Amino acid sequence: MPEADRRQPDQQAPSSVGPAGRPADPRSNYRGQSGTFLTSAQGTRLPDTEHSLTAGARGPLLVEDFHFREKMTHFDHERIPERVVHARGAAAHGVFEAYGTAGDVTKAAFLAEGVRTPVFVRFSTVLGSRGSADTARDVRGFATKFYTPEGTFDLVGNNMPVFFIQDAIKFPDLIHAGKPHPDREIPQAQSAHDTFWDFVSLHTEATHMTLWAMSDRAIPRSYRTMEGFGVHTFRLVAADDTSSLVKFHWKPVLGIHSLVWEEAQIAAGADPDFHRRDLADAIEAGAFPEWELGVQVFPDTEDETFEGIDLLDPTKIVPEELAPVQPLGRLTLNANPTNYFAETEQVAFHTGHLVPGIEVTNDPLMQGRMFSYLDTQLTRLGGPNFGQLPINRPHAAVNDNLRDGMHQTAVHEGVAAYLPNSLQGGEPKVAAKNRGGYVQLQRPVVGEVVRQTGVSDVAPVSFDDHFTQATLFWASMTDVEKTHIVEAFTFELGKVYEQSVKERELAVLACVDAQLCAAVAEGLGLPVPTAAREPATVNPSPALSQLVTVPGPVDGRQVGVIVSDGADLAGVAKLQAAVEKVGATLLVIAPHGGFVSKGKTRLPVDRTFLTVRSIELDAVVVATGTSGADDIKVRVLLHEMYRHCKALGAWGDGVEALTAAGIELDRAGVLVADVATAAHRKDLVAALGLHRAWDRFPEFTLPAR
Ligand code: HDD
Repeated sequence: MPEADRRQPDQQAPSSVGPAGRPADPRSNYRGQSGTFLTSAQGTRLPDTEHSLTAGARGPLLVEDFHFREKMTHFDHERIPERVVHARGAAAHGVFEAYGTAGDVTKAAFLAEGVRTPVFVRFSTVLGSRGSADTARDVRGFATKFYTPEGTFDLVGNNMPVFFIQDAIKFPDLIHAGKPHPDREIPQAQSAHDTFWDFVSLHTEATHMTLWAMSDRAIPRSYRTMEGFGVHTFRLVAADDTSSLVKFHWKPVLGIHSLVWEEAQIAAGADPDFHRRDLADAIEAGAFPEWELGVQVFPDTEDETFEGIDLLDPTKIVPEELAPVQPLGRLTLNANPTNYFAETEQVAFHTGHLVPGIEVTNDPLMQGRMFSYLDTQLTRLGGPNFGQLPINRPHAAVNDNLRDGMHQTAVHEGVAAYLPNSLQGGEPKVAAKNRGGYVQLQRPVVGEVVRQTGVSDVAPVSFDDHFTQATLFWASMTDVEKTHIVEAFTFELGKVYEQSVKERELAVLACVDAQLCAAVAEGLGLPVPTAAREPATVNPSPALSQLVTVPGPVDGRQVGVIVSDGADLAGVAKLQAAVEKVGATLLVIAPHGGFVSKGKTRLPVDRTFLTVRSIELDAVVVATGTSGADDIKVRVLLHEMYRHCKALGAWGDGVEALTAAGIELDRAGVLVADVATAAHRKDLVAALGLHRAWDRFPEFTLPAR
């Protein structure tokens, strides 16, 4: 039998999925619907879906109303369990194009030069429920599904390069501590509560990650401006069977940028969908988010360390100054999902979805994940056939001998779903390595049966060292970033009720850095503890800081212009052209909806003083001739932008609105001009590219050591 005939239609990548993973043909089965009439699930056309079948116009419902019962029963079962972690997320389709630079380290076909692989990427928060706010202080998931011709590869990473724990057996404990308290189920989507701080202060291996979680990394400006990390060390295997240890990095082309904490809090109420909206809007506007995938490469030595750093310990990084990230290819997200549930909700990632040339290591956290991801889908997606859902279908040929089970959609032919068999010609055949079979690199495994995760006698920065890299992270931050970290610790511990928990965490911070500990203790009004261990002396890693000093790209950023009828709309049009030229968007903000006009010029209004919030703007400008700009809502907007260190501008008498809002005109990032000029617009765009005017940041309050 020809091979193509043997494969079942359901087992192949649906032909309706286009290069970006989207349905190419809108009439295809991917939509799950066809025809123009409303029908029952069995295809019977229906005359009415707004009135139940009743005994008389005012009588009770009839059980024979099969349409009512089918509609209601289906509705009653529409929800599936949300993910036990990472429940809140947003996703997009895209393509990954390889540079061909990985040939020396891996044989993975999708990393060969010029190969374009469809991908689906889901970003998420960790702790919150499915309906929680996007901007909670939290780690962000960054999970990528590569639909390669050799099978699907999932890189299930986060936006931080380390993790809270070293052994997966503690994961349920960590999550129980981080999730809302089980009695009142509060607080939602937050780590600012007793159980979380109780856990991390008792598990000091979490200290490095806790520093990351209290840093600006935990409140990204956008999914588009986050780094991503595979976290664990992976083993790559080349065609000649040589192996390397690597850490995966995603570098955002737009740079790494964050919100400030007050913005994150405002957004949680004013626009809980802040990141989801930003991702979808940017893609719809053609500002396709891009990342470069890279690897840090280390020799695959017996002790699995690099420069004394244990590569199997997921609470450790290798500073980029010691091992630069080598680019492998570029990811572009170019299409929004068609249906949230079918794609974003049902996509199932698994660290065990691997392709030849990419292998796992003995990192004990990674080893545990190899079990958990498959297991969780059985509950979440209702059985073992979740791989047949359109978003999870491999784009490689599948002939798996897996049969039956809940939600089986395939009609498998043949009688011999086992191997070896003689009734089906011994097929499907197993594939040796030279036929693309996934054959693990042979590696020796020896040892006693113990419960002693990660103990190593060769690695000084080992599983037992819980503080050196936390100190490294702190020492690598700029003053602005350090102040944010102090404020975050002080805020979160300030929400803790148990004094003993706060004191224990201060004792942890004392081992990281005296200045950090003293500043947080001061904020909490508690004494500074004596350090049980002198903080380490470290060489800072500048690559860990995300502050920029030269303007970067601004694609998809939003600039607001405050106008009214009679304002300088010609100047606004020029500003719009300048902003759009660099890939950003101009939002016209006016006292009323509809249009603003001056003479014959009319401009559509995007936001009113009532509907706009500062958090959605990266910069704001007041046009000359605007009346009503001293409105309290405008003043609040301008002042928020001012204290969040965003660029502000005005020309002509628009400047009065800035002063009415208490803005000092001579401060960094405040750009005023007498008339609308090209130079003024250029300065505004440059200020936008700097992300923030940090020089305006309130005076630093860090006490001296
Ligand atoms: Fe996990 C989901 C990332 C440790 C168990 N994890 C999940 C998602 C991401 C990560 C991005 C969401 C995937 C999606 O969008 O559907 N997880 C990580 C990273 C970790 C990590 C980077 C540490 C380096 N995870 C981890 C451990 C375990 C799990 C140690 C358990 C042993 N993770 C899960 C899970 C989830 C999950 C319970 C929930 C939903 C799902 O898998 O599909 O299996």
